[in-house]
Amino acid sequence: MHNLKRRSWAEPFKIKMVEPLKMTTREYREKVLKEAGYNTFLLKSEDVYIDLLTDSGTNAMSEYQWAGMMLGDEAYAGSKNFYHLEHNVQKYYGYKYLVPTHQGRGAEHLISKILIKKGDYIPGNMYFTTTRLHQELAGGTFIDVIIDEAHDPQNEHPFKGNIDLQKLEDLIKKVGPQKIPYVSVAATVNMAGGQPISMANLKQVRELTSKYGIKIILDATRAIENAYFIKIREEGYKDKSIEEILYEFCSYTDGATMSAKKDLLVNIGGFLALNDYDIFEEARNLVVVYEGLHTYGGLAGRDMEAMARGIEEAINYDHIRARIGQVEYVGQKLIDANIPIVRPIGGHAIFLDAKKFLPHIPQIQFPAQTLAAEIYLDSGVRTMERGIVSAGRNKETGDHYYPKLELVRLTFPRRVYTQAHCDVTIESIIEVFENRDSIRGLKMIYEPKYLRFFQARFERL
Ligand code: PLI
Repeated sequence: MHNLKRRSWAEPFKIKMVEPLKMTTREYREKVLKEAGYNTFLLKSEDVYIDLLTDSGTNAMSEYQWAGMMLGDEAYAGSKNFYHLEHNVQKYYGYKYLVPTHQGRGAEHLISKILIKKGDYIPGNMYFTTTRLHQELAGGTFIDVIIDEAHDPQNEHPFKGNIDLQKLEDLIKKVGPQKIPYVSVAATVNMAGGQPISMANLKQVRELTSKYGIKIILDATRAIENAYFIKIREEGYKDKSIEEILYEFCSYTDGATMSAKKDLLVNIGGFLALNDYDIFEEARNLVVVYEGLHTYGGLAGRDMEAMARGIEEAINYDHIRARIGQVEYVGQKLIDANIPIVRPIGGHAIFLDAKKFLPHIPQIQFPAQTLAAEIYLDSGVRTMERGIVSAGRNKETGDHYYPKLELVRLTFPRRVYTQAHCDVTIESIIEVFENRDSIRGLKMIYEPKYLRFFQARFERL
């Protein structure tokens, strides 16, 4: 963990352009929240003061990236920006082949379609919404093989993203290796609270899967943040650069899906990266059907340039330390105020433990959804539910999944908000916590079929 008794330090950038924010009253927020069906995804962004909904595509780009946007080569085929991106993915992530996609789920779609057959099982270190859905749509079943500690918000394990090797091997023995096309490894693990996986654990997963001829596909969306945690928490990596750690980490995997909208400091973009030529060949074929030609994958040339440059900035130690340092600042202040949050503090977000925050609201009355609504009402800060609504329903039984973790995520866009924004957020959460006994739960009145958390509507009980 960071030593918090240190000299103050500030962001390694200054602000060149500002985006004004609208201030609203509680009365106004009451009205628009009701109109949005108590779902923070359905609020208009201009009604939000501090937007901690997600760190996805909400980052501030640098002058270097914006300058690159002006160098967009908007040719239909063979854009020079594609080659810059390909070069940087090879150099920093180490994969041989690159297929750009419009964002992360585009890559998830392709790899699921290529590798998964009906009846297959895909073990992974906790589900992610879009990742699991694409695995299911391809005919597979996701199996959670993360260590038990990850499901306990108070457990201080430094690498709660680790895979339980026993659970993984038990599954392989039970269903047979031919039914497991790959292990889906996320770094960091979003739904567990932005928790990292250790290098040692990934290495062991590699050894085990090699024995059975099973591939590993990395979700590299926040792998640079994961590399930072390895550097500060794992024995033997203190003196290694983020660049070296990331490269070694990826070397234990066979390919990666990427939502560049997170680590890579852009507003749109993603890719599928692979080492196996035959799989690449198939992905290059399919991308043309679903995304666009294999040298743009649904992106403009300028977007690929911003991504290529984003990699160079994201890998910088001062950047990543400040990025995670901001999240730690908020998390530590909330811990000091006895607010129940997921421990240890994760990479991209603080996760409030809604079961502990609102113990009088049963899970079926959506405590995390309720809490996100209350925080918006209090201060105009927008957060996101990561609990029973996000977990969705079991595709066989049709029942809700009842996840152990019922969380509200305060997600920090990179390079966007100041420490004063953080303080306003902290004060609002403390205020809501002090008034928690009077908060009532919600009832779902509209439920979409897929990824329901995005568009579901609720009413106050
Ligand atoms: O939103 P996409 O399609 O670019 O990426 C999907 C995706 C894949 N993996 C992980 C770990 C994610 O976090 C992720 C998207 N996350 C969102 C949108 C988020 O708010 O966390």
